[in-house]
Amino acid sequence: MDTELPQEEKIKRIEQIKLQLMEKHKDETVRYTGCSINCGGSGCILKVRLKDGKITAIEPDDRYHRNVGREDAVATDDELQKNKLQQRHCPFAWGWRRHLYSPNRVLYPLMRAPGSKRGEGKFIRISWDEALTIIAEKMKECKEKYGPYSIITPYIDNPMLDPLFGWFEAGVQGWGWCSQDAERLAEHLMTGYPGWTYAPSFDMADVLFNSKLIVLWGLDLTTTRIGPAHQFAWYVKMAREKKGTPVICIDPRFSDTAAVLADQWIPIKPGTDMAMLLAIAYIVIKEDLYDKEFVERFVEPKGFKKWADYILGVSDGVPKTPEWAEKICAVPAETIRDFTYLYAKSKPTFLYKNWSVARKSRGENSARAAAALQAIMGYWGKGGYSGFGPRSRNAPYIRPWFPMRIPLGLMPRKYYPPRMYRSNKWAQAVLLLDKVKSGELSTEEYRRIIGWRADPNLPNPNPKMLFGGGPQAQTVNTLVTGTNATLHQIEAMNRLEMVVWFATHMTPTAMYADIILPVQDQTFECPTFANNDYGGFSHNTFCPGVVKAPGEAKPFMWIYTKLAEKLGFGRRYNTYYTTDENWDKDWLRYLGAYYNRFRDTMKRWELDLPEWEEFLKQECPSINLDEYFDEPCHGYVNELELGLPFPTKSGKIEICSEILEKEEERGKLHFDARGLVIDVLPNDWRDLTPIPTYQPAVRGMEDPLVAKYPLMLLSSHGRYRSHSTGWDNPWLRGDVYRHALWINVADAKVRGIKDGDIVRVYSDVGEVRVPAYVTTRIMPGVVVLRHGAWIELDEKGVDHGGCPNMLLFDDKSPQTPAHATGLVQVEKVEG
Ligand SMILES: Nc1nc2c(c(=O)[nH]1)N[C@H]1C(S)=C(S)[C@@H](COP(=O)(O)OP(=O)(O)OC[C@H]3O[C@@H](n4cnc5c(=O)[nH]c(N)nc54)[C@H](O)[C@@H]3O)O[C@H]1N2
Ligand SMILES: Nc1nc2c(c(=O)[nH]1)N[C@H]1C(S)=C(S)[C@@H](COP(=O)(O)OP(=O)(O)OC[C@H]3O[C@@H](n4cnc5c(=O)[nH]c(N)nc54)[C@H](O)[C@@H]3O)O[C@H]1N2
Ligand SMILES: [Mo]
Repeated sequence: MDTELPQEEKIKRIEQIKLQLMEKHKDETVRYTGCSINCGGSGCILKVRLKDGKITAIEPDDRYHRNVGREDAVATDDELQKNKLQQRHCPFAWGWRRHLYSPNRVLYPLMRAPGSKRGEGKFIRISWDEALTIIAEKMKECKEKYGPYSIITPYIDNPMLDPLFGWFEAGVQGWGWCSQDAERLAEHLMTGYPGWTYAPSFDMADVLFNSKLIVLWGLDLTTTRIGPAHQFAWYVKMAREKKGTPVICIDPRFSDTAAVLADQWIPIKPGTDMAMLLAIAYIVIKEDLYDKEFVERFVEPKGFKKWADYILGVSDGVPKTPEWAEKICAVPAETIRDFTYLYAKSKPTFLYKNWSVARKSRGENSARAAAALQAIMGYWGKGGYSGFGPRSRNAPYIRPWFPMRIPLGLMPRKYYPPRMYRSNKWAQAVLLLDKVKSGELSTEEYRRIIGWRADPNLPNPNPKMLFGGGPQAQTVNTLVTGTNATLHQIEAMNRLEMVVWFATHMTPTAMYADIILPVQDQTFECPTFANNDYGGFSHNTFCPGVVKAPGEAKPFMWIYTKLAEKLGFGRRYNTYYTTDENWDKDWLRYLGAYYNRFRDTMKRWELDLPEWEEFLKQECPSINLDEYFDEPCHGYVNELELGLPFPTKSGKIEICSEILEKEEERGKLHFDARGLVIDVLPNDWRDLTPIPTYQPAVRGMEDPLVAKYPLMLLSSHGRYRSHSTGWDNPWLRGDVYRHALWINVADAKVRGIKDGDIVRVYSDVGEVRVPAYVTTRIMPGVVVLRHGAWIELDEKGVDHGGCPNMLLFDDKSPQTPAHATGLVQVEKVEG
């Protein structure tokens, strides 16, 4: 507004704007729903304004402190502890409307136009019956002609397909996500709890307020949400402001979090955090600063000794001193020392090493080491942080997209789809078969590269059909988000006879499909639950389906059920299904059963949740789990507080893995002490060491490949979207977000690159062209291209969208973490 205007004029203008807005929003109704997008922190409550069946606006949650501007000024300690706070959305939520009503929505079942090539984007509309018949017939043909291992899934494995393939008795899936598999492995090996269980759950508010030092290690909380509504970041801010807790950020980038939340920023070479972790452990062991009593009671002694011997240099002659670490990670020895003394005296320290640190070659080591370090300091449990999770509360989430958890379809026992490859290696599983057939590659090496995690006696797969549906009832966008060269994935698709994809929007991946099935949006169009898995602050929020879906888009579960019907086992697959006319009622009955199961669990703690029917009548049907408990929740209560053994072989925290120590275990499928399969450990763990050690990252800063590709590429998550979702929303681009390659001024200067210049970023598997963002906010030698940019390929296969996954490839590292980093070279594009 023009500041020169006289006061009365200004007031008049404001009145006018107010009236216009009131007119615009007249006669609207308000409904609440939960955001279902997978930002990990999903589940934020959205207040939705509706008029004539359309969404007119999305407003923030206002269940608590209505009309209060700054909640921290009024919230009581109890309210803070119980997270009775509004959930403030992210930019993606503000732009939701434009995403939902995007011209890019898929409205009808589509088939690739006869005579057109994959990826050309020429489709014809077909009916649902035709689409499902084509898919079912092809599945039957594949099974008959090529055997049960001929239908495969891309990145990521799909829980809806386990029972479907099960009843069909054919189909293969990959294993593993890309989020935090290294941490899931660490948790399973060290504690006996499969990653993604609730044992390490804790109350985020409680630990943040009671820790004496907060270390955000590879965590850009104000951008990359962990937990809903940036609440994690907000609590860090409050711990700092209200309790004076110091905050340290360890990140190769001067992130927004480092800028606004941290007292100290420690830049570190990516992929070398392990060296610093070991140097910290060296000081605390050497100088007796660790918690002997905790170690005595809870840590398996032989494993601890092996690790300590390695750290002190007893076993390999190399003490892991700060001076040793400095040469690797570029953090001055003096800084490591100062950090360690502060860390050791701040009891407990919340040292939160996030997943990006390990989402790279050899991430298994830093994931295990951070947890082991926190253990020997006695920082697990109350305050502090174990290094795993977190999820909040030992209560189940209401996850309607995991239908096998209750008998929506009773799980078939005869056939369970084997996990023959790590999910993001699906293209390698297809492409390398040629080399196996020609004898160039042994079956053992093939299985090592693709991360085989199945019965070793099974034959190799024989892939002919790719079924892309995705977990969480979301479709995945594998060409953009699968951490493996995009061009390899396209080549693999082209070897296959049929590619099927579920899609809400026409993503680059859907573009390569032969059949596309239009899916309803879960946040707004079909009843479901939204909740978050990452970062605590848990909610279970009912999404009632506030608007009608466009075109012929269907609920995801309807599609699987109807396909099962075509394959001859519809009602076995979905035991709630009666008739098409009753679909909505049956589905609600199922959601109700799910809710009741959750309610029963809560009853175990004598907590009385409303009945299903009552719950549905609420203005905003949502359960804030923290609100129901007076006592904060701490991790590993059974073991650390009640004295029960950890479910490991020794009953203690195991720093050394017995499986990884035994050569005879290599090549087998691995089980934990309770007989559960270790989900994220491939049969062959390659050269992963039994204790966490420093091993240079493949395609990291110490790889000889730096001679050719000298810059390490990171692909951090973006503020304005959730992965690739939202990329095509014009509200979230242009003026608000410039997709560009972060490059240090020194690296730019030697290449003659100025801010805004278009650069070629390339590796041996692909090339991307994007503008450069020349900045001192990134360390020299490191570049960042944020993940999720949609590919825009030219005729030479060069991407002009700026997708980092074009450049990623690793066939040498142990396979547990996704490899979301790599080495590249950057050049200015002339002219
Ligand atoms: N806005 C938004 N939020 C999201 C998501 C999203 O797409 N958008 N995705 C959600 C999901 S599913 C997940 S799994 C999480 C992922 O959460 P993270 O794994 O934390 O996400 P990143 O953005 O990859 O990385 C965070 C920070 O780690 C730094 N980093 C990268 N490599 C290293 C390293 O080797 N060492 C150190 N010390 N730091 C390093 C990066 O510079 C970055 O600042 O985020 C969730 N939240
Ligand atoms: N280079 C690099 N790659 C990465 C990462 C990285 O850090 N760097 N991070 C990895 C991580 S942690 C993750 S979790 C993955 C995420 O990978 P993806 O799961 O592939 O990512 P999204 O973009 O969230 O894709 C979800 C798809 O679901 C669709 N969708 C949205 N809403 C709905 C709905 O209501 N119903 C249905 N059926 N579909 C819907 C969207 O249009 C989108 O195509 O990416 C991984 N890939
Ligand atoms: Mo993730």
